[in-house]
Amino acid sequence: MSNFGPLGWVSDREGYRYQPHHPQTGHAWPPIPDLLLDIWKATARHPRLPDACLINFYDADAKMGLHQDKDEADFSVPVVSVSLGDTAVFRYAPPEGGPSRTVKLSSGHVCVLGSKARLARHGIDRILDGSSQLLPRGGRINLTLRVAR
Ligand code: MD6
Ligand code: FE
Repeated sequence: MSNFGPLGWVSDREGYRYQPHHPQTGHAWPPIPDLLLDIWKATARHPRLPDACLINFYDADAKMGLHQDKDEADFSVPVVSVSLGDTAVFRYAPPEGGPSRTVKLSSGHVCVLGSKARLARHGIDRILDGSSQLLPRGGRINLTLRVAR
């Protein structure tokens, strides 16, 4: 787990939060690459630019439980993610609860949670090991772009 941008998502024994520095090194996170900002501009359809990009690595056994992205200040701004490497089974359900569905997120797929889907419940059921040759040692990287503040 790492970050790009003025704010990074950090989780440690003190809890979780957005903060401008790496919790161990104290260094600022690197800037969000222009390529990712271009993807945001092409898909988010929102005038603001992201101030946070979470980088998550998944090995073949990793999962992510159902959650809502609720730690940002303004839910009228979408959250955009880019998937790279092995395909993930992404589960999503309406914000108010109800039946869930799955969709496969493959390498290069962009997922936008905005408007009525902004607070959708979502998570990763599983990673399809070996489904991509992009990362030399396998696994999946998800880059999630947000306006945190
Ligand atoms: C993942 N994604 O794809 C987990 N959140 O690994 C998320 O939690 C997520 O893909 C908000 C918007 C898009 C996402
Ligand atoms: Fe999320």
